[in-house]
Order: sequence, then C-alpha cells, then structure tokens
Amino acid sequence: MQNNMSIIGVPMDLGQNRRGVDMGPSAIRYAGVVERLENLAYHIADLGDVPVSRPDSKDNVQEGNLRNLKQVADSNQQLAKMVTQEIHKNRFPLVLGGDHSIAIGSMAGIAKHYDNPGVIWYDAHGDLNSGDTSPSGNIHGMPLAVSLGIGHEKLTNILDYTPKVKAENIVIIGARSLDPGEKELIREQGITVYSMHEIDRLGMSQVMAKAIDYLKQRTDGVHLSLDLDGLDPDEAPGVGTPVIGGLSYRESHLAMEMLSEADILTSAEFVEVNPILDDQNKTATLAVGLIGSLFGEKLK
Ligand code: 6HN
Ligand code: MN
Ligand code: MN
Ligand code: MN
Repeated sequence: MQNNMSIIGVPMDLGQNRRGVDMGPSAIRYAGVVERLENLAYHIADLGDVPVSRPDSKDNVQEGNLRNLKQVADSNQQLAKMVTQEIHKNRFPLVLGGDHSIAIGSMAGIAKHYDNPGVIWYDAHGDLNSGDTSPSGNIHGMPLAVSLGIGHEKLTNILDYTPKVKAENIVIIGARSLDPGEKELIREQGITVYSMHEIDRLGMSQVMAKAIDYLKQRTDGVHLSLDLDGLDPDEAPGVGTPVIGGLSYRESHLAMEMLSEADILTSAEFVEVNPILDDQNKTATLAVGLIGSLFGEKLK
C-alpha cells in the first residue's frame, strides 16, 4: 500500500430519497479518520469535498426513471477527475460518501489507470439496477451496473470511456436484497456473489480468502466499495436502506484485516453513512474503525 493517501469527501444525497447522507463525510471526519490514519504513519491530504449542486424544481424532473440525473452525473464527473489526478500523483484515493451513486465517479477515475481493474462490492444490495429495472429510480441502486456499461450514457460515459470493469472482475460480499432485474444480470454475466447464505455456510475467513485469491490472480488493481448497510443494522443504524440479517462487527473487521494483509487494494470508498438516522455517530465511528483495520491497525 502507498504511504500517501488522499481523502475526498462527496456530500451526495441525490442518488436516493432520504436526506442527511450528504453529511456522511463530515461525520466520518468528526469520528477521527485523519488522526486514525496518521497514527498508522500514513501521509494524509484531506482534499475536502466535491461540489454537489442542489436540483432546482424545474431540473428535478426525472429523466427515464433516474432521479436527479444531471446533478449526480456532474458531481461524479468531478470526482472521477480528482480520483484520476490523485492516482496519477501516486496517492491512494480514499473516498467518503455520500450515497453509493458516487461509486460511479470513483470507478471511472480508478479504471483509467488499470488494464484489468477489479472491485469488491461490500453491500446488502447489488447496486446492479438500471432505469429499466429500478424499483425506485434511485441512482444509488445503479453504480455497479453503470460501471459495467449498463445505464444512461451520462453515467456510463464519464471520462469518455465504457465499461469501467468486467463482470468477471467483480466480487459482491454481503448481498441479501437483490431485485429481480439484478438477479437476472448476475446470472447472465456470471458475477461472483457471496451472499449472506454463502458467508453463513463458509464463514467470512474462507469467503475473503477466496475473493482475495481470485482477484489477485486476474486483476492489476482492486477497489473496495464498502456500503455501511452491508453490516447488520444493529451495528450500522445510520444508513438509508437497512436490511436485517447483515454482516457482524467482527466479520467486517476480519474482512478488512485480511485485505490489509493481502495488500491488494489500490483504492477504497466508504459510503451511505447518514448521521441523521444514526445513533450518536455510531455508524461513522464504525466506518473509521473499519478503515483502521483496512490500513493495518492490527499489524502496526
Ligand atoms: N444502496 N435495490 C434498491 C434500489 O432502489 O435499487 C435499493 C438500492 C440501495 C442502494 O444501498 O447503495
Ligand atoms: Mn446497500
Ligand atoms: Mn450500495
Ligand atoms: Mn450475522
């Protein structure tokens, strides 16, 4: 892992319906992310937040079942450029959300630098919808499909190329709420999914060992996209779309510790922290703890 890291906040709440997730980056900073990483001897540059414009009522008409398309696309464009610049400077990008629609920009910025990038999608959901399959019209349920090149071209074409990732380089971990269209896409494209069922049967240790081994062999860069709703709502109450039966505190720390040991990550993001729905900043504090484990707290 590089020792130089850039933190980029994205106060985005327009990819879904519940206000407050735009305060996620502040909540994670308040929970001490910079100090935590500095204690692990990383050189941190906190680059502040990517601008997110407010939709005016005239703009806010849904375009093809995609709520706030223009604003979401614009911020992702800016995020993608920033991520690209940081990787170019040889700095590890750590992106803080904001709703999960921001993974569109992260993936766009990251994938430019690798021939064969991979992604670990740690989430209760697949985020594999498009305007055609989405039950909600919320773009935070679409970023992984967009990265595969499926969806509105304002989203798929960010930085003027598509797709950002191949289906075989995706590993989803923690899934337990998939829409019919998402299940079909997973089958069609052969995407690797370790749902809660597989995690219960095999244990997190074996699941992570398999995921790491698989991505290590075939990719030249790995992004971690961690949606806090992957964890159980008891651990992470401050999320907009909680789903019961999720990953535990220790399962999640173990996953981060194994990723740290394997040293395969080249970028990461932590998303969906909503301090308005949270209990005393518990979810942001959890995110910072996971970041600590991901960056070697156990070993240093
Ligand atoms: N997230 N599958 C649902 C939808 O509206 O498409 C929920 C998506 C949740 C997305 O948590 O990042
Ligand atoms: Mn989710
Ligand atoms: Mn998600
Ligand atoms: Mn459990």
